[in-house]
Amino acid sequence: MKIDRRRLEQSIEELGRIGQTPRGGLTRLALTDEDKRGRDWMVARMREAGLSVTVDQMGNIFGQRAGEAALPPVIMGSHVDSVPTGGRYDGQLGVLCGLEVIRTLNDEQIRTRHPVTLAIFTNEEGARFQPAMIASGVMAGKIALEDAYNARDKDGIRLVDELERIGYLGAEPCVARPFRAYLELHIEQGPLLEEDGLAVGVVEGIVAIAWSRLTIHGVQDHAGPTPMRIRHDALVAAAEVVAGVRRIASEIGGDLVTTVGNLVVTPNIVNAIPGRVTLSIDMRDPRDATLDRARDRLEPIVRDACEREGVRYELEHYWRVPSTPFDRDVVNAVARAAKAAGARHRRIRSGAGHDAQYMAAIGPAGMVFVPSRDGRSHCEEEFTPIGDIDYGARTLLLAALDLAGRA
Ligand code: HGY
Ligand code: MN
Ligand code: MN
Repeated sequence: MKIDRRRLEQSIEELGRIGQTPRGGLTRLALTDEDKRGRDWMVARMREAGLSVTVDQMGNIFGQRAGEAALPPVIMGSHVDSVPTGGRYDGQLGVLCGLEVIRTLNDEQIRTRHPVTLAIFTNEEGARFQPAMIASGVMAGKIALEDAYNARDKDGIRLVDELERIGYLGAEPCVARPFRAYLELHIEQGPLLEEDGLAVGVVEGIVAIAWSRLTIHGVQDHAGPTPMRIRHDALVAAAEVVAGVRRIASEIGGDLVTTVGNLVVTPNIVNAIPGRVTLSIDMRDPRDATLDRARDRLEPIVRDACEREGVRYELEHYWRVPSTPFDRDVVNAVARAAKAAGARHRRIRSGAGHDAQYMAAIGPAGMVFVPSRDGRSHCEEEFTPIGDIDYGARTLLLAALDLAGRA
């Protein structure tokens, strides 16, 4: 069975134009006007495909294709929000290949036993509101709705007010409901599939992720008349912490990755000694125990750096998702589908978080990866060849059919 490659390519092109950057990337932050336009575009396509569309309290969008009503659905999902100057494939491919599966089932007039649902989750990236995957986290019961509603962006705007503003504050409770399986097609965002010349990754699970926030309070002062001997420079301490975070990864080694991605200096001008610095720390490892060890090394590094500079700090560990193995039956269904689609494939683990990570906490979940050119992602260079996307979409189609069953 084939998907309509031209139609899928067209949809990638059309959705990719909403929030497109001059260099052909994508900036579509959660709950912005661009996100609203992207959502509206998807809802229109869902309705054209005959899906019955509902929106829940977290703005998650669900389009259901009927099956034998009493059975729990097979859900295909992902996200349409992006990081700033990101790519047009992260998240987008999951919802567009899911849409193409629905369209193909319609073309072939296939009826399934289990209903098939297309899902779009709010704020997966955690780029505007934190943490990431906040809406699937609420659905999984891991994040309180009130906490999610009160999450604020860098301008102090609340998530719930933005949901209301763009018209996606739905009435449906954002709670766990039974599902036959959750399937998410996504770009690998790493180099492994491309290095091996493979078209599809059968994802066996996702690494553990920990996010921390550090605030360092120094003494803001004039860069000229203040002698070095009396300075308390928040940025000097922060610089030592940044180097220390990298050292944790090099000393522990293995698959541990550590990143300081966000750093804000106040007052951030040439001629003032920084009085305050906030920085983010992202740590990930396939094993929770290793991630715990890595995180335990952080506070001593921060304390030493701040003592040396005579500055104060607050260190907050505010988000943690455990290492998540996917459901064996779903993984095997994806592997069978990749084989039936004629896709060269391998089993693989995800170093990136996905809504599938929280969905796996409330039901059987699995993922289909397609390659990223040069392993690049969260950048405008993000790209996946349409030939690989075709293999991925057919794998998603056959896995969804396998799990939903034919009526
Ligand atoms: O952080 C992640 O891994 C994902 O891109 N939200
Ligand atoms: Mn993603
Ligand atoms: Mn992402």
